[in-house]
Amino acid sequence: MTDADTTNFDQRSGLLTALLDSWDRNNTILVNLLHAVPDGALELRPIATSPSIGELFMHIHYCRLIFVEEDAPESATAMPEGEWRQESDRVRMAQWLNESAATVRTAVVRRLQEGRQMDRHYDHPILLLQHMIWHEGYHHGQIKLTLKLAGQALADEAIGAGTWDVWMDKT
Ligand code: NI
Repeated sequence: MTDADTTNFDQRSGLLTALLDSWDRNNTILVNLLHAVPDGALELRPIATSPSIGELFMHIHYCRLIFVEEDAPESATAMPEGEWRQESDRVRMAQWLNESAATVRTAVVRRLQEGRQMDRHYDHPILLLQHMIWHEGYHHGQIKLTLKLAGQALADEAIGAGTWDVWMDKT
């Protein structure tokens, strides 16, 4: 395909729209999980040497922003102080996650619009989105397992509507 064909294909298929939608859904799921964590459980760790649940959420936020800073600095926003912070204010944490999700989205869209590659990582700007989705799913499972180990497992019927169903249900 030529570049023009690719652009037409995107417009016909909605491929880019679907990819960005998947990123938005991923963030919705993460924020839903954050709000589902029981009171007091943000400090839980699976073992003593592992990060707490709260630290994992802040690590996810940090990773989004550091990769934008390294790969698309024109879209970078201020970095948080420290990668593994223990936070307890879920409303603020959710706001930060929404902001960093928007930062990643903007960085990818701008590079695509400008036809530019990322600076340091990734063979294509879309791979930043895919990497972050993979990374956050990886930590999502750790967070749920940490709750289970502490006897505070989230019931599938309760958490499913805000997580799996966000991926799968047709609107
Ligand atoms: Ni990680």
